[in-house]
Amino acid sequence: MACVRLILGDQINESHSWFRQVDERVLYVMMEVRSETDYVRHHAQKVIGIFAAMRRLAERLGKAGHRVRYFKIGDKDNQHAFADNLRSVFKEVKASRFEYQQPDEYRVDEALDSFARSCDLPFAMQSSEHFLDDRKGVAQHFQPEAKRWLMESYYRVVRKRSGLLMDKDGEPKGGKWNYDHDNRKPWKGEPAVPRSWDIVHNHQTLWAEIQAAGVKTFGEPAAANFPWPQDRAEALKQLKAFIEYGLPNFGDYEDAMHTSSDRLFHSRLSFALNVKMLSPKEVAAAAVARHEANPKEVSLAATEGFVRQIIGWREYIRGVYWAKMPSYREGNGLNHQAPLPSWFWDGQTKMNCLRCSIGQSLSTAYAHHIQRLMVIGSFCLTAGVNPRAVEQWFLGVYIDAFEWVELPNVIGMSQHADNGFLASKPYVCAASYVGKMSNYCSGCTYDPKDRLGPKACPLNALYWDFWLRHQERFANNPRIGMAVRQAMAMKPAEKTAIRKKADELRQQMDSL
Ligand code: FAD
Ligand code: DLZ
Ligand code: SF4
Repeated sequence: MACVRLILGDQINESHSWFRQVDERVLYVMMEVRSETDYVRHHAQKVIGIFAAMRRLAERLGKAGHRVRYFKIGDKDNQHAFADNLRSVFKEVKASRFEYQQPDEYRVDEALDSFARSCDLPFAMQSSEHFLDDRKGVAQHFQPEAKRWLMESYYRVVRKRSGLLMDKDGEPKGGKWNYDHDNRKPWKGEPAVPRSWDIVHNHQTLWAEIQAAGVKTFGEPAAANFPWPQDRAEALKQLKAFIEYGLPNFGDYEDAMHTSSDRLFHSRLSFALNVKMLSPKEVAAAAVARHEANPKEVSLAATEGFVRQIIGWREYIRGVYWAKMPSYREGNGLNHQAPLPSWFWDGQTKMNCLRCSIGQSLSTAYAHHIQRLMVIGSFCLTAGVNPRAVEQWFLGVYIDAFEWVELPNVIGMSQHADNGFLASKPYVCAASYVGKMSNYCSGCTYDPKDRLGPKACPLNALYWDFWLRHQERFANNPRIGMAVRQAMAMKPAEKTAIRKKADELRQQMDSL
Protein backbone atom coordinates (compact mmCIF):
# COMPACT_ATOMS: atom_id res chain seq x y z
CA MET A 1 0.00 0.00 0.00
CA ALA A 2 1.44 3.36 -0.97
CA CYS A 3 0.63 7.00 -1.37
CA VAL A 4 1.69 7.98 -4.90
CA ARG A 5 2.81 11.57 -5.31
CA LEU A 6 3.28 13.02 -8.80
CA ILE A 7 5.96 15.66 -9.41
CA LEU A 8 5.67 17.62 -12.68
CA GLY A 9 8.57 18.93 -14.73
CA ASP A 10 8.08 22.50 -13.51
CA GLN A 11 7.85 21.44 -9.84
CA ILE A 12 11.57 21.13 -9.11
CA ASN A 13 11.15 22.47 -5.61
CA GLU A 14 13.51 20.70 -3.23
CA SER A 15 12.26 22.88 -0.38
CA HIS A 16 8.66 21.62 -0.64
CA SER A 17 7.25 20.33 2.64
CA TRP A 18 6.63 16.93 0.99
CA PHE A 19 10.33 16.20 1.26
CA ARG A 20 10.87 17.17 4.88
CA GLN A 21 10.36 13.63 6.11
CA VAL A 22 11.33 10.37 4.54
CA ASP A 23 8.34 8.02 4.53
CA GLU A 24 8.67 4.63 2.92
CA ARG A 25 4.92 4.47 2.34
CA VAL A 26 5.25 7.37 -0.12
CA LEU A 27 6.32 6.84 -3.73
CA TYR A 28 7.30 9.90 -5.79
CA VAL A 29 6.64 9.59 -9.52
CA MET A 30 8.27 11.68 -12.23
CA MET A 31 7.97 11.12 -15.97
CA GLU A 32 9.43 12.35 -19.23
CA VAL A 33 6.46 11.98 -21.54
CA ARG A 34 5.58 12.74 -25.17
CA SER A 35 2.29 14.35 -24.12
CA GLU A 36 4.45 17.15 -22.61
CA THR A 37 7.25 17.28 -25.18
CA ASP A 38 4.77 17.40 -28.07
CA TYR A 39 1.90 19.78 -27.09
CA VAL A 40 3.90 22.45 -28.90
CA ARG A 41 7.27 22.26 -30.65
CA HIS A 42 9.81 23.24 -27.97
CA HIS A 43 13.29 24.67 -28.17
CA ALA A 44 15.87 21.91 -27.66
CA GLN A 45 17.29 23.66 -24.57
CA LYS A 46 13.86 23.74 -22.96
CA VAL A 47 13.45 19.96 -23.21
CA ILE A 48 17.04 19.30 -22.11
CA GLY A 49 16.78 21.83 -19.26
CA ILE A 50 13.56 20.37 -17.87
CA PHE A 51 14.66 16.73 -18.16
CA ALA A 52 18.07 17.48 -16.61
CA ALA A 53 16.40 19.24 -13.68
CA MET A 54 13.86 16.42 -13.25
CA ARG A 55 16.58 13.76 -13.26
CA ARG A 56 18.67 15.72 -10.81
CA LEU A 57 15.74 16.12 -8.39
CA ALA A 58 14.95 12.41 -8.63
CA GLU A 59 18.58 11.60 -7.90
CA ARG A 60 18.70 13.94 -4.91
CA LEU A 61 15.44 12.61 -3.49
CA GLY A 62 16.70 9.04 -3.88
CA LYS A 63 19.95 9.88 -2.12
CA ALA A 64 17.99 11.44 0.73
CA GLY A 65 16.15 8.13 1.21
CA HIS A 66 12.85 8.85 -0.62
CA ARG A 67 11.32 6.25 -2.93
CA VAL A 68 11.19 7.48 -6.53
CA ARG A 69 9.78 5.91 -9.71
CA TYR A 70 11.22 7.74 -12.72
CA PHE A 71 10.16 7.20 -16.34
CA LYS A 72 12.85 8.22 -18.80
CA ILE A 73 11.94 9.33 -22.32
CA GLY A 74 13.39 6.13 -23.86
CA ASP A 75 12.08 3.60 -21.30
CA LYS A 76 10.18 0.69 -22.90
CA ASP A 77 7.40 0.71 -20.29
CA ASN A 78 6.84 4.48 -20.64
CA GLN A 79 3.32 5.06 -22.03
CA HIS A 80 4.03 8.78 -22.54
CA ALA A 81 0.99 10.20 -20.77
CA PHE A 82 0.57 11.12 -17.10
CA ALA A 83 -2.66 9.13 -16.72
CA ASP A 84 -1.44 5.91 -18.38
CA ASN A 85 1.84 5.78 -16.48
CA LEU A 86 0.10 6.61 -13.20
CA ARG A 87 -2.44 3.82 -13.68
CA SER A 88 0.42 1.33 -14.17
CA VAL A 89 2.21 2.60 -11.08
CA PHE A 90 -1.00 2.42 -9.02
CA LYS A 91 -1.29 -1.26 -9.95
CA GLU A 92 2.42 -1.98 -9.42
CA VAL A 93 2.45 -0.64 -5.87
CA LYS A 94 -1.20 -1.21 -4.91
CA ALA A 95 -1.67 2.51 -4.38
CA SER A 96 -3.97 3.58 -1.57
CA ARG A 97 -3.89 7.32 -2.23
CA PHE A 98 -2.89 9.81 -4.95
CA GLU A 99 -1.49 13.29 -4.36
CA TYR A 100 -0.21 15.95 -6.72
CA GLN A 101 0.86 19.58 -6.47
CA GLN A 102 -1.35 22.23 -8.01
CA PRO A 103 -0.38 22.38 -11.70
CA ASP A 104 0.27 25.81 -13.18
CA GLU A 105 -1.21 25.15 -16.59
CA TYR A 106 -4.90 24.97 -17.30
CA ARG A 107 -4.45 22.01 -19.68
CA VAL A 108 -2.60 19.90 -17.09
CA ASP A 109 -4.89 21.04 -14.27
CA GLU A 110 -7.99 19.81 -16.13
CA ALA A 111 -6.34 16.56 -17.18
CA LEU A 112 -5.12 15.68 -13.68
CA ASP A 113 -8.38 16.66 -12.07
CA SER A 114 -10.41 14.42 -14.34
CA PHE A 115 -7.84 11.62 -14.03
CA ALA A 116 -7.91 11.80 -10.22
CA ARG A 117 -11.71 11.74 -10.20
CA SER A 118 -11.77 8.73 -12.49
CA CYS A 119 -9.52 6.65 -10.19
CA ASP A 120 -11.01 4.71 -7.40
CA LEU A 121 -8.65 6.24 -4.84
CA PRO A 122 -8.74 9.05 -2.32
CA PHE A 123 -6.77 11.96 -3.76
CA ALA A 124 -5.65 15.49 -2.93
CA MET A 125 -4.24 18.39 -4.88
CA GLN A 126 -1.80 20.26 -2.66
CA SER A 127 -0.15 23.65 -2.86
CA SER A 128 3.08 23.93 -4.82
CA GLU A 129 4.20 26.33 -2.05
CA HIS A 130 5.76 28.65 -4.59
CA PHE A 131 3.70 31.77 -5.33
CA LEU A 132 3.04 34.70 -2.99
CA ASP A 133 -0.67 34.70 -3.75
CA ASP A 134 -3.08 31.91 -4.64
CA ARG A 135 -4.61 31.43 -8.09
CA LYS A 136 -7.64 33.53 -7.24
CA GLY A 137 -5.80 36.32 -5.42
CA VAL A 138 -5.68 38.76 -8.34
CA ALA A 139 -9.29 38.11 -9.35
CA GLN A 140 -10.43 38.80 -5.79
CA HIS A 141 -8.66 42.15 -5.82
CA PHE A 142 -10.56 43.53 -8.83
CA GLN A 143 -14.19 43.89 -9.89
CA PRO A 144 -14.90 40.87 -12.12
CA GLU A 145 -16.73 42.97 -14.71
CA ALA A 146 -14.06 45.71 -14.92
CA LYS A 147 -12.75 46.38 -18.46
CA ARG A 148 -9.19 46.47 -17.19
CA TRP A 149 -7.24 45.24 -14.17
CA LEU A 150 -4.24 47.43 -13.45
CA MET A 151 -1.11 45.64 -12.27
CA GLU A 152 0.00 48.67 -10.29
CA SER A 153 -2.93 48.55 -7.88
CA TYR A 154 -2.49 44.82 -7.22
CA TYR A 155 1.28 45.29 -6.82
CA ARG A 156 0.76 47.74 -3.98
CA VAL A 157 -1.31 45.21 -2.07
CA VAL A 158 1.35 42.50 -2.49
CA ARG A 159 4.11 44.97 -1.55
CA LYS A 160 2.29 45.93 1.63
CA ARG A 161 1.55 42.33 2.52
CA SER A 162 5.13 41.23 1.89
CA GLY A 163 6.64 44.18 3.75
CA LEU A 164 9.27 44.47 0.99
CA LEU A 165 10.57 48.04 0.52
CA MET A 166 8.02 49.38 2.99
CA ASP A 167 8.56 51.88 5.78
CA LYS A 168 7.29 51.19 9.28
CA ASP A 169 4.38 53.62 8.80
CA GLY A 170 3.04 51.57 5.89
CA GLU A 171 4.35 53.95 3.21
CA PRO A 172 6.55 52.80 0.31
CA LYS A 173 10.27 53.28 0.88
CA GLY A 174 11.45 56.55 -0.63
CA GLY A 175 7.87 57.83 -0.86
CA LYS A 176 7.12 56.38 -4.31
CA TRP A 177 5.69 52.99 -5.26
CA ASN A 178 7.22 52.89 -8.70
CA TYR A 179 10.51 54.21 -10.13
CA ASP A 180 9.90 53.05 -13.69
CA HIS A 181 10.75 56.41 -15.23
CA ASP A 182 14.29 56.19 -13.90
CA ASN A 183 14.86 52.96 -15.84
CA ARG A 184 15.17 54.05 -19.44
CA LYS A 185 18.82 54.49 -20.44
CA PRO A 186 20.38 53.10 -23.61
CA TRP A 187 23.64 51.19 -23.10
CA LYS A 188 26.68 52.45 -25.03
CA GLY A 189 29.33 49.97 -23.95
CA GLU A 190 29.66 51.30 -20.38
CA PRO A 191 29.40 50.20 -17.60
CA ALA A 192 30.95 46.84 -18.42
CA VAL A 193 28.57 43.90 -18.52
CA PRO A 194 29.51 41.63 -15.61
CA ARG A 195 31.37 38.40 -16.23
CA SER A 196 29.06 35.55 -17.04
CA TRP A 197 27.24 33.94 -14.14
CA ASP A 198 26.07 31.02 -16.23
CA ILE A 199 26.59 27.42 -15.34
CA VAL A 200 28.09 25.04 -17.91
CA HIS A 201 26.96 21.41 -18.20
CA ASN A 202 27.63 18.68 -20.68
CA HIS A 203 24.22 17.18 -21.54
CA GLN A 204 25.23 15.38 -24.74
CA THR A 205 24.10 11.96 -23.47
CA LEU A 206 20.71 13.29 -22.43
CA TRP A 207 20.33 15.11 -25.77
CA ALA A 208 21.13 11.86 -27.62
CA GLU A 209 18.38 10.08 -25.61
CA ILE A 210 15.87 12.82 -26.48
CA GLN A 211 16.72 12.57 -30.16
CA ALA A 212 16.66 8.77 -30.15
CA ALA A 213 13.16 8.90 -28.70
CA GLY A 214 12.08 10.96 -31.73
CA VAL A 215 11.20 14.19 -29.90
CA LYS A 216 11.05 17.03 -32.45
CA THR A 217 12.60 20.30 -31.28
CA PHE A 218 14.04 23.44 -32.82
CA GLY A 219 16.85 25.84 -31.88
CA GLU A 220 20.41 25.21 -30.78
CA PRO A 221 20.67 22.41 -28.13
CA ALA A 222 24.01 23.72 -26.77
CA ALA A 223 24.28 20.26 -25.18
CA ALA A 224 28.05 20.39 -24.74
CA ASN A 225 28.00 23.80 -23.04
CA PHE A 226 24.58 23.88 -21.47
CA PRO A 227 24.16 27.16 -19.57
CA TRP A 228 21.09 26.59 -17.36
CA PRO A 229 20.99 25.42 -13.73
CA GLN A 230 19.82 21.91 -12.95
CA ASP A 231 19.25 22.19 -9.23
CA ARG A 232 18.62 24.63 -6.42
CA ALA A 233 22.28 24.94 -5.44
CA GLU A 234 23.16 26.09 -8.96
CA ALA A 235 20.18 28.41 -9.15
CA LEU A 236 21.23 29.99 -5.87
CA LYS A 237 24.69 30.61 -7.34
CA GLN A 238 23.03 32.29 -10.31
CA LEU A 239 20.92 34.43 -7.98
CA LYS A 240 23.93 35.43 -5.88
CA ALA A 241 25.93 36.43 -8.95
CA PHE A 242 23.06 38.51 -10.35
CA ILE A 243 22.52 40.31 -7.05
CA GLU A 244 26.25 41.05 -6.85
CA TYR A 245 27.04 41.99 -10.44
CA GLY A 246 23.80 42.64 -12.34
CA LEU A 247 21.39 44.32 -9.95
CA PRO A 248 23.37 47.56 -9.49
CA ASN A 249 22.73 48.42 -13.15
CA PHE A 250 19.46 46.53 -13.66
CA GLY A 251 17.20 49.55 -13.43
CA ASP A 252 19.15 51.99 -15.57
CA TYR A 253 19.54 49.59 -18.49
CA GLU A 254 16.36 47.53 -18.15
CA ASP A 255 15.07 48.66 -21.55
CA ALA A 256 18.42 48.70 -23.38
CA MET A 257 19.43 46.25 -26.12
CA HIS A 258 22.85 45.66 -27.65
CA THR A 259 24.44 43.26 -30.13
CA SER A 260 27.34 42.54 -27.78
CA SER A 261 25.23 41.10 -24.96
CA ASP A 262 22.03 39.08 -25.00
CA ARG A 263 21.35 39.79 -21.35
CA LEU A 264 23.03 43.08 -20.38
CA PHE A 265 22.01 43.43 -16.71
CA HIS A 266 18.96 41.14 -16.70
CA SER A 267 18.97 38.23 -14.29
CA ARG A 268 18.17 35.20 -16.50
CA LEU A 269 16.45 33.78 -13.42
CA SER A 270 13.11 33.07 -15.12
CA PHE A 271 13.90 29.39 -15.79
CA ALA A 272 15.00 28.72 -12.19
CA LEU A 273 11.95 30.62 -10.91
CA ASN A 274 9.41 28.98 -13.21
CA VAL A 275 10.55 25.45 -12.47
CA LYS A 276 10.50 26.47 -8.79
CA MET A 277 14.16 25.92 -7.94
CA LEU A 278 13.95 29.40 -6.43
CA SER A 279 11.02 31.04 -4.69
CA PRO A 280 9.89 34.53 -5.76
CA LYS A 281 10.01 35.63 -2.14
CA GLU A 282 13.68 34.73 -1.69
CA VAL A 283 14.66 36.33 -4.99
CA ALA A 284 12.93 39.62 -4.16
CA ALA A 285 14.25 39.53 -0.57
CA ALA A 286 17.82 39.00 -1.81
CA ALA A 287 17.55 42.14 -3.95
CA VAL A 288 16.14 44.20 -1.08
CA ALA A 289 18.83 42.96 1.32
CA ARG A 290 21.55 44.03 -1.12
CA HIS A 291 20.01 47.50 -1.45
CA GLU A 292 19.66 47.88 2.30
CA ALA A 293 23.27 46.80 2.86
CA ASN A 294 24.59 49.33 0.36
CA PRO A 295 22.03 51.81 -0.98
CA LYS A 296 24.72 53.78 -2.80
CA GLU A 297 25.79 50.81 -4.88
CA VAL A 298 22.30 49.43 -5.51
CA SER A 299 19.78 52.21 -5.85
CA LEU A 300 16.21 52.10 -4.65
CA ALA A 301 15.07 52.55 -8.29
CA ALA A 302 16.98 49.46 -9.47
CA THR A 303 15.76 47.41 -6.53
CA GLU A 304 12.14 48.50 -6.81
CA GLY A 305 12.19 47.88 -10.59
CA PHE A 306 13.39 44.33 -10.05
CA VAL A 307 11.09 43.57 -7.10
CA ARG A 308 8.09 44.83 -9.14
CA GLN A 309 8.82 42.29 -11.89
CA ILE A 310 8.84 39.41 -9.42
CA ILE A 311 6.12 40.19 -6.90
CA GLY A 312 4.06 42.48 -9.14
CA TRP A 313 4.07 41.43 -12.79
CA ARG A 314 4.73 37.74 -12.30
CA GLU A 315 1.94 37.23 -9.73
CA TYR A 316 -0.49 39.52 -11.56
CA ILE A 317 0.05 37.70 -14.88
CA ARG A 318 -0.68 34.40 -13.17
CA GLY A 319 -3.88 35.76 -11.64
CA VAL A 320 -5.10 37.01 -15.02
CA TYR A 321 -4.38 33.58 -16.52
CA TRP A 322 -6.45 31.72 -13.93
CA ALA A 323 -9.27 34.25 -14.00
CA LYS A 324 -9.62 34.36 -17.78
CA MET A 325 -8.77 30.89 -19.09
CA PRO A 326 -9.78 29.09 -21.24
CA SER A 327 -11.39 31.79 -23.40
CA TYR A 328 -8.40 34.15 -22.97
CA ARG A 329 -6.25 32.19 -25.41
CA GLU A 330 -8.78 32.74 -28.24
CA GLY A 331 -8.58 36.56 -28.00
CA ASN A 332 -8.03 38.36 -31.30
CA GLY A 333 -9.46 41.81 -30.57
CA LEU A 334 -7.75 43.45 -33.54
CA ASN A 335 -8.70 40.62 -35.90
CA HIS A 336 -5.15 39.90 -37.05
CA GLN A 337 -4.85 36.94 -39.39
CA ALA A 338 -1.42 37.01 -41.09
CA PRO A 339 0.78 33.91 -40.73
CA LEU A 340 4.05 34.01 -38.80
CA PRO A 341 6.92 34.84 -41.21
CA SER A 342 9.11 31.85 -42.05
CA TRP A 343 12.25 33.52 -40.61
CA PHE A 344 10.90 33.10 -37.08
CA TRP A 345 12.25 29.53 -37.40
CA ASP A 346 15.74 30.35 -38.71
CA GLY A 347 16.36 34.06 -37.96
CA GLN A 348 17.09 34.78 -41.62
CA THR A 349 15.71 38.29 -42.06
CA LYS A 350 17.47 41.43 -43.27
CA MET A 351 15.95 43.47 -40.42
CA ASN A 352 18.88 43.52 -38.02
CA CYS A 353 16.85 44.08 -34.84
CA LEU A 354 14.74 41.01 -35.62
CA ARG A 355 17.66 38.97 -36.91
CA CYS A 356 19.54 39.58 -33.63
CA SER A 357 16.57 39.08 -31.30
CA ILE A 358 15.19 36.00 -33.04
CA GLY A 359 18.68 34.63 -33.80
CA GLN A 360 19.56 34.97 -30.12
CA SER A 361 16.30 33.29 -29.09
CA LEU A 362 17.05 30.33 -31.37
CA SER A 363 20.62 29.97 -30.17
CA THR A 364 20.08 30.57 -26.45
CA ALA A 365 16.34 29.94 -25.71
CA TYR A 366 16.40 33.38 -24.08
CA ALA A 367 15.66 37.01 -24.91
CA HIS A 368 15.09 39.75 -22.39
CA HIS A 369 11.82 41.57 -21.91
CA ILE A 370 12.36 44.46 -24.31
CA GLN A 371 13.52 42.19 -27.12
CA ARG A 372 10.37 40.09 -26.61
CA LEU A 373 8.01 43.06 -26.29
CA MET A 374 9.40 45.90 -28.37
CA VAL A 375 11.18 44.04 -31.16
CA ILE A 376 9.57 40.63 -31.77
CA GLY A 377 6.14 41.37 -30.29
CA SER A 378 5.89 44.84 -31.79
CA PHE A 379 6.74 43.52 -35.26
CA CYS A 380 4.02 40.84 -35.03
CA LEU A 381 1.45 43.34 -33.80
CA THR A 382 2.12 45.99 -36.44
CA ALA A 383 2.39 43.36 -39.19
CA GLY A 384 -0.99 41.92 -38.15
CA VAL A 385 0.18 38.38 -37.37
CA ASN A 386 -2.43 36.07 -35.88
CA PRO A 387 -1.98 36.25 -32.07
CA ARG A 388 -2.43 32.50 -31.59
CA ALA A 389 0.43 31.82 -34.06
CA VAL A 390 2.59 34.33 -32.17
CA GLU A 391 1.63 32.73 -28.87
CA GLN A 392 2.52 29.20 -29.99
CA TRP A 393 5.96 30.37 -31.14
CA PHE A 394 6.64 32.11 -27.81
CA LEU A 395 5.44 29.04 -25.89
CA GLY A 396 7.99 26.85 -27.67
CA VAL A 397 11.02 29.06 -28.00
CA TYR A 398 11.93 30.26 -24.50
CA ILE A 399 13.31 28.06 -21.75
CA ASP A 400 11.08 29.92 -19.26
CA ALA A 401 7.90 29.54 -21.31
CA PHE A 402 5.05 27.89 -19.42
CA GLU A 403 1.56 28.76 -20.54
CA TRP A 404 0.44 30.47 -17.30
CA VAL A 405 3.09 33.18 -17.74
CA GLU A 406 3.67 33.11 -21.50
CA LEU A 407 0.09 33.32 -22.70
CA PRO A 408 -1.05 36.52 -20.92
CA ASN A 409 2.26 38.17 -21.81
CA VAL A 410 1.73 37.40 -25.50
CA ILE A 411 -2.04 37.62 -25.93
CA GLY A 412 -2.47 40.52 -23.50
CA MET A 413 0.67 42.56 -23.01
CA SER A 414 2.25 42.09 -26.40
CA GLN A 415 -0.52 41.49 -28.98
CA HIS A 416 -3.33 43.54 -27.40
CA ALA A 417 -5.58 40.66 -28.42
CA ASP A 418 -7.54 40.91 -25.14
CA ASN A 419 -8.78 44.39 -26.03
CA GLY A 420 -6.44 46.04 -23.55
CA PHE A 421 -7.60 44.14 -20.47
CA LEU A 422 -4.06 43.54 -19.23
CA ALA A 423 -2.12 46.44 -20.76
CA SER A 424 -3.79 49.75 -21.35
CA LYS A 425 -1.88 50.54 -24.54
CA PRO A 426 -0.52 48.51 -27.43
CA TYR A 427 3.28 48.22 -27.24
CA VAL A 428 4.41 49.11 -30.76
CA CYS A 429 7.41 50.99 -32.05
CA ALA A 430 9.11 52.28 -35.17
CA ALA A 431 12.83 52.52 -35.95
CA SER A 432 13.27 55.64 -33.80
CA TYR A 433 12.69 53.63 -30.61
CA VAL A 434 14.92 50.74 -31.73
CA GLY A 435 17.63 53.25 -32.70
CA LYS A 436 17.39 54.99 -29.34
CA MET A 437 17.49 51.87 -27.17
CA SER A 438 19.95 49.70 -29.15
CA ASN A 439 22.76 49.60 -31.70
CA TYR A 440 20.81 47.33 -34.06
CA CYS A 441 20.17 49.96 -36.73
CA SER A 442 23.84 50.64 -37.37
CA GLY A 443 24.28 47.12 -38.76
CA CYS A 444 21.10 47.06 -40.82
CA THR A 445 20.40 46.93 -44.57
CA TYR A 446 17.43 49.20 -44.05
CA ASP A 447 17.37 52.96 -43.47
CA PRO A 448 15.85 53.74 -40.05
CA LYS A 449 15.02 57.31 -41.09
CA ASP A 450 13.06 56.43 -44.23
CA ARG A 451 9.40 55.41 -44.32
CA LEU A 452 8.61 54.81 -47.96
CA GLY A 453 11.69 54.26 -50.16
CA PRO A 454 12.98 50.87 -51.31
CA LYS A 455 15.48 50.78 -48.40
CA ALA A 456 13.06 52.21 -45.82
CA CYS A 457 12.93 50.43 -42.47
CA PRO A 458 9.82 48.19 -42.66
CA LEU A 459 9.01 48.95 -39.03
CA ASN A 460 8.22 52.57 -39.93
CA ALA A 461 5.44 52.01 -42.45
CA LEU A 462 4.02 49.14 -40.39
CA TYR A 463 3.98 51.34 -37.27
CA TRP A 464 2.14 54.27 -38.88
CA ASP A 465 -0.19 51.95 -40.75
CA PHE A 466 -1.05 50.28 -37.43
CA TRP A 467 -2.27 53.58 -36.00
CA LEU A 468 -4.13 54.44 -39.20
CA ARG A 469 -5.87 51.06 -39.25
CA HIS A 470 -6.89 51.27 -35.61
CA GLN A 471 -7.32 55.03 -35.20
CA GLU A 472 -10.92 54.93 -34.02
CA ARG A 473 -10.19 52.45 -31.29
CA PHE A 474 -7.15 54.33 -29.92
CA ALA A 475 -7.76 58.04 -30.64
CA ASN A 476 -9.13 58.70 -27.16
CA ASN A 477 -6.59 56.66 -25.24
CA PRO A 478 -4.62 59.23 -23.20
CA ARG A 479 -1.48 57.05 -23.16
CA ILE A 480 -1.18 56.90 -26.95
CA GLY A 481 -3.50 59.55 -28.34
CA MET A 482 -0.58 61.61 -29.57
CA ALA A 483 0.79 58.94 -31.91
CA VAL A 484 -2.69 58.29 -33.28
CA ARG A 485 -3.41 61.98 -33.75
CA GLN A 486 -0.07 62.37 -35.52
CA ALA A 487 -1.08 59.58 -37.89
CA MET A 488 -4.52 61.08 -38.40
CA ALA A 489 -3.03 64.52 -39.13
CA MET A 490 -0.98 63.20 -42.07
CA LYS A 491 -1.93 64.52 -45.50
CA PRO A 492 -4.20 62.14 -47.44
CA ALA A 493 -1.44 61.36 -49.99
CA GLU A 494 0.96 60.45 -47.17
CA LYS A 495 -1.62 58.20 -45.55
CA THR A 496 -2.23 56.46 -48.87
CA ALA A 497 1.49 55.98 -49.41
CA ILE A 498 1.97 54.53 -45.90
CA ARG A 499 -0.94 52.14 -46.37
CA LYS A 500 0.35 51.05 -49.78
CA LYS A 501 3.87 50.49 -48.45
CA ALA A 502 2.57 48.51 -45.45
CA ASP A 503 0.42 46.37 -47.76
CA GLU A 504 3.43 45.67 -49.96
CA LEU A 505 5.48 44.71 -46.91
CA ARG A 506 2.78 42.35 -45.71
CA GLN A 507 2.70 40.68 -49.15
CA GLN A 508 6.42 39.89 -48.98
CA MET A 509 6.84 39.27 -45.27
CA ASP A 510 8.96 36.12 -45.73
CA SER A 511 11.60 38.02 -47.69
CA LEU A 512 11.93 41.15 -45.54
P1 FAD B 1 14.56 39.98 -15.55
O1 FAD B 1 14.42 41.15 -16.43
O2 FAD B 1 15.83 39.81 -14.84
O3 FAD B 1 13.34 40.05 -14.54
C1 FAD B 1 13.33 39.29 -13.33
C2 FAD B 1 12.15 38.36 -13.28
O4 FAD B 1 10.93 39.08 -13.24
C3 FAD B 1 12.02 37.39 -14.43
O5 FAD B 1 12.89 36.28 -14.30
C4 FAD B 1 10.55 37.01 -14.33
O6 FAD B 1 10.36 35.96 -13.43
C5 FAD B 1 9.89 38.27 -13.76
N1 FAD B 1 9.19 39.01 -14.82
C6 FAD B 1 9.61 40.13 -15.44
N2 FAD B 1 8.67 40.57 -16.30
C7 FAD B 1 7.65 39.70 -16.23
C8 FAD B 1 6.41 39.60 -16.88
N3 FAD B 1 6.01 40.48 -17.79
N4 FAD B 1 5.63 38.55 -16.58
C9 FAD B 1 6.00 37.65 -15.66
N5 FAD B 1 7.17 37.69 -15.01
C10 FAD B 1 7.99 38.70 -15.30
N6 FAD B 1 8.30 35.42 -18.76
C11 FAD B 1 8.38 34.12 -18.43
O7 FAD B 1 8.80 33.79 -17.33
N7 FAD B 1 7.96 33.16 -19.31
C12 FAD B 1 7.50 33.46 -20.55
O8 FAD B 1 7.14 32.57 -21.32
C13 FAD B 1 7.43 34.84 -20.92
N8 FAD B 1 6.98 35.20 -22.15
C14 FAD B 1 6.93 36.53 -22.48
C15 FAD B 1 6.43 36.89 -23.74
C16 FAD B 1 6.34 38.22 -24.10
C17 FAD B 1 5.77 38.61 -25.42
C18 FAD B 1 6.75 39.21 -23.18
C19 FAD B 1 6.63 40.64 -23.54
C20 FAD B 1 7.24 38.87 -21.94
C21 FAD B 1 7.34 37.53 -21.56
N9 FAD B 1 7.82 37.14 -20.31
C22 FAD B 1 7.86 35.81 -19.98
C23 FAD B 1 8.22 38.15 -19.29
C24 FAD B 1 9.70 38.54 -19.33
O9 FAD B 1 10.05 38.96 -20.63
C25 FAD B 1 10.61 37.41 -18.89
O10 FAD B 1 10.21 36.96 -17.62
C26 FAD B 1 12.06 37.86 -18.78
O11 FAD B 1 12.51 38.35 -20.01
C27 FAD B 1 12.95 36.71 -18.32
O12 FAD B 1 14.29 37.12 -18.30
P2 FAD B 1 15.05 37.46 -16.94
O13 FAD B 1 14.90 36.32 -16.01
O14 FAD B 1 16.42 37.87 -17.33
O15 FAD B 1 14.20 38.67 -16.41
C1 DLZ C 1 7.57 21.55 -20.65
C2 DLZ C 1 7.69 20.12 -20.23
C3 DLZ C 1 8.28 19.19 -21.08
C4 DLZ C 1 8.87 19.58 -22.38
N1 DLZ C 1 8.35 17.90 -20.75
C5 DLZ C 1 7.85 17.47 -19.56
C6 DLZ C 1 7.85 16.09 -19.20
O1 DLZ C 1 8.26 15.23 -19.95
N2 DLZ C 1 7.34 15.75 -18.00
C7 DLZ C 1 6.82 16.66 -17.14
O2 DLZ C 1 6.38 16.29 -16.05
N3 DLZ C 1 6.78 17.95 -17.47
C8 DLZ C 1 7.29 18.39 -18.66
N4 DLZ C 1 7.22 19.69 -19.01
C9 DLZ C 1 6.61 20.63 -18.07
C10 DLZ C 1 5.14 20.43 -18.06
O3 DLZ C 1 4.61 20.74 -19.33
C11 DLZ C 1 4.57 21.29 -16.94
O4 DLZ C 1 4.83 20.65 -15.75
C12 DLZ C 1 3.12 21.47 -17.06
O5 DLZ C 1 2.95 22.25 -18.18
C13 DLZ C 1 2.43 22.12 -15.85
O6 DLZ C 1 2.74 23.49 -15.78
FE1 SF4 D 1 15.32 47.25 -37.18
FE2 SF4 D 1 14.63 49.15 -38.90
FE3 SF4 D 1 16.71 49.53 -37.29
FE4 SF4 D 1 16.84 47.76 -39.28
S1 SF4 D 1 16.59 49.97 -39.46
S2 SF4 D 1 17.53 47.45 -37.18
S3 SF4 D 1 14.77 46.96 -39.31
S4 SF4 D 1 14.59 49.29 -36.66
